[in-house]
Parts: sequence; C-alpha cells; structure tokens
Amino acid sequence: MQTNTNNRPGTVQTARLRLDTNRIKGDFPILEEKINGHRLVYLDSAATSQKPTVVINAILDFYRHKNANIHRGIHSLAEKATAAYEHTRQRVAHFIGDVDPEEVIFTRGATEGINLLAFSWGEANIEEGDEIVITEMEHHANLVPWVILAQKKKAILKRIPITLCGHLDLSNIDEIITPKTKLLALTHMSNVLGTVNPVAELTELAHRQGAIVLADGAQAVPHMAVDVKALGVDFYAFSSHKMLGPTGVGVLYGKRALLEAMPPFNMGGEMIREVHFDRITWNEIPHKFEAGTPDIANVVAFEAALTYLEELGMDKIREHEIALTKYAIGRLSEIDGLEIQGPQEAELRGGAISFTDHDIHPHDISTFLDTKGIAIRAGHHCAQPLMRILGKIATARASLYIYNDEADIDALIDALIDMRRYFGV
Ligand code: 7TS
Repeated sequence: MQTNTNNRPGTVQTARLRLDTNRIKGDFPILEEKINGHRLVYLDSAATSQKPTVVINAILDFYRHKNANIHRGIHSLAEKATAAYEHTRQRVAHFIGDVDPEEVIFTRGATEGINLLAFSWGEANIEEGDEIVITEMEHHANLVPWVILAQKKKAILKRIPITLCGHLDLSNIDEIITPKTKLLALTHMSNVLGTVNPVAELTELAHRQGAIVLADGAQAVPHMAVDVKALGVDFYAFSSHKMLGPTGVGVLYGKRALLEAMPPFNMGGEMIREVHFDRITWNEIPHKFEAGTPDIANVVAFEAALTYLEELGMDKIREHEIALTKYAIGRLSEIDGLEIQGPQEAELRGGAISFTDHDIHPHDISTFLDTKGIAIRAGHHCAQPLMRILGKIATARASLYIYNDEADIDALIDALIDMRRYFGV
C-alpha cells in the first residue's frame, strides 16, 4: 500500500512491450466497439478476458459441424464431438506442464473446481480438530467453501497474513502450517493485489507436514507459464474465460492417487460404471467427476484459446505484462495522492492493479471512466475479508492482458485526471 507524493509527470519511461498489440487488437472484434462514443479501452480482464475471432469461430464451427453428445453415441458425429472434447483435455494437460490427461477434470470454472474438492475430498478427509490453512488474500471462491467445511466438521481455519506491501507474511509460517494441517489452499496470483505467491516453496513446506495443497490458478494461468508438476501442488483450479476461452468451462487438475481415492461430487449419467437399485460403482477418472452433459462446445472452443496463447508464448505474455504493469504503476504514481494496493515491483506481481483516489467512491471512478469508454472493475472483488484488512470498502481495479498497451494506460491516466477535475479533488 503506497500513497504517492511524487507528482512529476514524464518520469515514466516508455514500456518495452514484448507483444505486437496492434496485431493482437485486430484479433479481438469486440475491441472495435464504441463505448459511449469512445474506443473501448478494456481494462477488466481479471474479471473475464475478451475472446479472439479463432475462439468465436470455434464455437460456431462446433455447432455447425460437430454437434452431438459425447461419450455415448456410436454414430460418426458423436465420435467427432467426443474426439474434439478429449483433444482439449490433452491440450490442457500439456499446457499446465505435461500432466496425465486423466488428471484433468473439466468443471464449469475455478469456483466449481474448488467446490468439487471441498465437497468430495473435504467431506472424506477433514475431521474435528484438523487444520485448514488459507491466506488473507483469497477470492471468495477459495475461501467460502473452506469456511463452511471447517464449520461443518469443527475443523480449524487458519490463515497466512499479508504484509503492508501485499505479500504473504511468512515470518510465523511454522506456527501456521503444522502437523495438524490437512490442507493448504492458496491463490497463485491475487485478483486484488496482483501478488504472485511462492506456491512451490509453501507446497514443499505443507507436504513436509503431511498436508495436501490446492492452488487457485484463476489469475495465474492466463498470465504466465504454469507447470503444476514443478509447483508440486496436489490440486490446481482455473477458468477458461479468463484466458481467452469461453465461459462455462474450468479445469481442476488433481494428482491421480488423490482423485482415485475421492468420492464423486455430482451424481448422474457418465460418472458411473454399473448401476443397480441397491449399489453403484464409479467410472474411472476423469469421468467420475464429470456427471451429465458438459459444456461440450465451449470445452472444444477452449482449445483454440490454448493454441492462441501458445503461439504468442506464455513467457512472452508474462514479459509483456511485467513491462506494461511497470508502466501503469509508474504512470498511476504520477497522480499525487492516488493509492495503489499490492507490491510496487512489477516482477513480483501480475497486472491486476487496485487503487483508490481520496474519498471518491470506486463505483464513481468506474462510472466516470465508462463515460470515456474505459472498462475497469470497482467493488470488493469477491475478497471482503481482504478489503477489511486493507481498510477499504472497495477499490477500483484496472487489469491488463495481451491486447493492452501504453495507449490504454495513457487513456486511463488522462481520464483519471479529468475525473479529479470533475469531482473537485
Ligand atoms: N479465484 C480467483 C483468484 C479469481 O480471481 C476468481 C474470479 C475466481 C477464483 C473465480 O473464478 P470463476 O471463473 O469461477 O468465477 N475473479 C474475478 C474477479 O476478480 N473479478 O471478477 C471475477
């Protein structure tokens, strides 16, 4: 948390961006929209990313040429649809570090993946007095399921605090993660502070105490190369819609032995092997966790998003975002008195930049920016406990992705300066 007293325009160097944003912008038809008479400056990708033409076309292509239900039909179309759906699973497995595709479960999103774990693994493994460790910077998706599970099981919920700079405070970590810890559930990248957490180090620590680890990768996977095997985590959850893919699709990666030992989450078609009126056996993973007809078209189209990201290169995407985040924080810091949350160093964070400006309500900031065609998010960002710790009712948040460049940041800064005039700050 910093209040900037430095008001020297022109001190920020231009960003050395790694991606050709002019070309990339052309791949996203929505960026041609006019919003309130202005070009759309989309700075809300932490909520959901925009979709390139290849993804939009993949959805159309599925319904035009491949539509059938999967894993059950014997006819050609059903085989085509099944093959396309399973192909995405293989692509996801490769994308997150060459895991076994059977360890990739399709869900509706990160939220559903975490709920799956809480209900299935949590029900079977958490007992009275066990400890579940989370952090103070969790999104409600990785918080509410654990609060409820802990209450139900009379387990103890512990949390890793944050420092004033928005990092995890690990000074007392040995008192927080102990032999009583059954689960460490932490975000890989904060959607409010942008902080990138030391998931590999904390996983090692948790494993030494016999705990399992879930990382919430909803904000990390879209923005950096993620190798779940290198991180060592047992489970990793994320959403397609924040990484250029369609809504309604998510992934829960889990280690085979753990998944095999877990009871199913949803019951119905597809997740069974044999059903009698008095006994039922479960299907193999991943099908055991994919009851009913999934979002086939959108899973299939998710593959186009993965290809698009891979062609740009995840390392290049990360470098682009570090450079643009550095530029954005530098330019925001030129506005005297504007308060930025989270780490100041771009290398230690992602491009979700939360800020407040004097007592202008973040909703008013967002509404004013919208009149200029600039889309940001304002509110508690589904992290109410974190907001209380920061002493804020809400923040404004600009969040960056591959199609953003310096011109977008400059438009934001100009609009914020206009806003101050408007509100008399
Ligand atoms: N975890 C994190 C860290 C997130 O940022 C989000 C969504 C989720 C989980 C849940 O993802 P979902 O796809 O299941 O909804 N975050 C945000 C956000 O910051 N603004 O809108 C959604």
